[in-house]
Amino acid sequence: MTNSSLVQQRAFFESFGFLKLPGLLKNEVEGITSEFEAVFPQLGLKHDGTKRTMIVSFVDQRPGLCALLDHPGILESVGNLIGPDFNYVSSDGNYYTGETGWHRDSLYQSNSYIKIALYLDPVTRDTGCLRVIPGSHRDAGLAMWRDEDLRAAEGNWGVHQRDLPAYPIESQPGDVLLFNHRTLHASFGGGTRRRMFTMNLGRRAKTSIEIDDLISYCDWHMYNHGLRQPYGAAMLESAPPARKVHLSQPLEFWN
Ligand SMILES: O=C(O)CCC(=O)C(=O)O
Repeated sequence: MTNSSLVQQRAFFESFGFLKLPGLLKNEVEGITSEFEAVFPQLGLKHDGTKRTMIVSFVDQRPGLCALLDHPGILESVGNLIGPDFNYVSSDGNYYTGETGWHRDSLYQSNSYIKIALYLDPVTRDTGCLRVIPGSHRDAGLAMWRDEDLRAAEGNWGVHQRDLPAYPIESQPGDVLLFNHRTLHASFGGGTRRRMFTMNLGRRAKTSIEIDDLISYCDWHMYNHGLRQPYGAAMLESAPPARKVHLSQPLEFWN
């Protein structure tokens, strides 16, 4: 990608809090989908459609998914947004059933966390694509909208959450979506087998605020999901030296 396109992508992300990279993984998506499907039986889980089935430390379960951290297009895009030495901090894989109400993923003071989301089926506004409120990650957006007010849309404004003004990021398999953890997001109208997975990434912690945030992220993540190790065996065992750059700092701060 040319320098000026990268500058524009970063400016878009910083202005609106999200970015769609159409077809970035179109050549790989078939293999990625097979790997996605393989994780659930590998861990003895079967999605029955009645509620969300979620696996944390998801990409860590399969070398073929771990390799996303070595993909030149992913490295270029994420590196452009939060620096080439970014940290990989967690991932989840999901069969979703139903909708996801409006929320932010985190509000760390350093504002250094972002998420990659891959939807493995075509999704539109009314069939479960990710919706965002552009600009809601900015200080003015934080002051203007509280998650709980949006979730209480019917009481507050007499409209369902799905009818609040928002941007639907419709996507095809192979598209890559990125968003700031502070960006308000939701999804409506999906069926009972909506396949998607995410990876959480953060700027390499250099300032004391970034270091405190990384430690809190690791503590919260480990406690919340009952994890004993930051990364799965496949992630560490299959890691070429370049990938270790993205694992070393969380490994250092995890306790
Ligand atoms: O697709 C969805 O249901 C929403 C995804 C989401 O909220 C997330 O990954 O943080």
